[in-house]
Amino acid sequence: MAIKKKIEEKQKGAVQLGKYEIGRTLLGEGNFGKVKLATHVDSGLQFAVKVFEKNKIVSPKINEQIIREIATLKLLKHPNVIRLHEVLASKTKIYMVLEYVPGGDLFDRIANRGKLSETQGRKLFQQLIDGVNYCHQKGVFHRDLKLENLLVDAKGNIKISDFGLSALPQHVREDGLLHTTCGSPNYVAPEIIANRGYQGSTPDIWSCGVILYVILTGFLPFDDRNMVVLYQKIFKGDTQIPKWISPEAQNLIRKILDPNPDTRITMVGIKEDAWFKQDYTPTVPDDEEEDKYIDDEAFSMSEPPSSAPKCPESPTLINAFQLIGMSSCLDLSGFFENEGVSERKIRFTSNHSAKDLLARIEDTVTEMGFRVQKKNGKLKATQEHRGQRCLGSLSVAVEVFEISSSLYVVELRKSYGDSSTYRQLCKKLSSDLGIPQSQELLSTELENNIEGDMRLHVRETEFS
Ligand code: PIT
Repeated sequence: MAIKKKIEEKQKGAVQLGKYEIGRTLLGEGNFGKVKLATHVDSGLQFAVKVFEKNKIVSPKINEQIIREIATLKLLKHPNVIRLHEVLASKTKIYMVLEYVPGGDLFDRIANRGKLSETQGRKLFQQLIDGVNYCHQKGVFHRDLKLENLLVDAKGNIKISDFGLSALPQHVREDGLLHTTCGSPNYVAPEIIANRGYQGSTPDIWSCGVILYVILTGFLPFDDRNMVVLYQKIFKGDTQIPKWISPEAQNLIRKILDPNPDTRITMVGIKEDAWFKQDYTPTVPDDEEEDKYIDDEAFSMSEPPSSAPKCPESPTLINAFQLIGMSSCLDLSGFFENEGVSERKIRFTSNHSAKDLLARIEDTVTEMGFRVQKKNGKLKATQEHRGQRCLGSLSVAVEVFEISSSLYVVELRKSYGDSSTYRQLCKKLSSDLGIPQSQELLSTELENNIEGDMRLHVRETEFS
């Protein structure tokens, strides 16, 4: 495009993408892409365009994740699920043209206007269940349901968005269960924390229960600045349901927030629930329409830049947490430039006992040439040259927390030293401790970031 034309467009504030005029940003840099408002030039209709920059797709697995999101959205045609209109691609970018939902998301709505009445809340919850149940019937599990991913249209109807972490039936392992850890900490189900494999539907049902709780009360059922404490609360289903909501709604919330996935209420059970059934008109899916053309060429991945280290083995799904864990095989220098507490602290869960974990950690760090000091069940590993702090030296504190008798959280915290050696150590430890490739290393990004509205957890920024 001629430079003059580009300048003119910039001045007018309009960038053209095929038949679309691209406008303001609706969502900043999220899971590897921005979402922009777009107007179809001929029809004047508005759309939301999610833009992925190909040069930011440094791993084939991320490419796979984008393909999965598109394949998933292509399957779904329901009034309560955001619609994928078409997919476009240029040499450098992939564009997902999505339905435009003008009312923002439910997080902002509740943060700005407070909780909803039971009648309003029930209407949204019924739509949420209709949408999620439809996805499950199509074999799609969302796995990151939260207020931020529920858009509200002009008529006040819900549209479920962001299927970037969703799973399809082919992700089920030989044991018939899904194993990938994902989702947002406050909404994550106990069986995901336990990391022993789970039925696709139960974690989504749990997240719907967390959403219902927030809609009706204005605050989260499980919250704590400390992620270990938060996980303990979730694991035990340790929450108070306010007495001022109706006994029928309390009863349904309790049945959904059952920490045991085997006894937790199912979709069928929710649909039969007395509170749920009031004023309920099921939404009818609009599945019949013809498929739009989806440009498969969009995924001809260019080679990653030669400076980007090769990633030998990556987890099935990648999210912001996993990126930290994979830092030694992805070029994440930008993320670590202004290193804060959140980059220095990493956690992961294990089913090994605390004693066993500490013994294995000691073996690994000793083998790597660290000096080990132990005190009060904590371990400090230091690597110095002739007992002096210098370039390349590193000091790491390790602590193991018990969540339950068979679930432990290992926390690694860098006291000082070289970031790349620290990342190497984290990687070696997670592999020596037998942490599955699919498990996230948990960043404390969120817990260091709580300010503003105290009733709701801050929006997850995913490194935007
Ligand atoms: C809208 C309006 C809006 C945000 C969005 C869409 C975002 C949608 C979206 C969809 C995805 C995803 C991330 C964001 O991965 O304010 O119409 O599939």
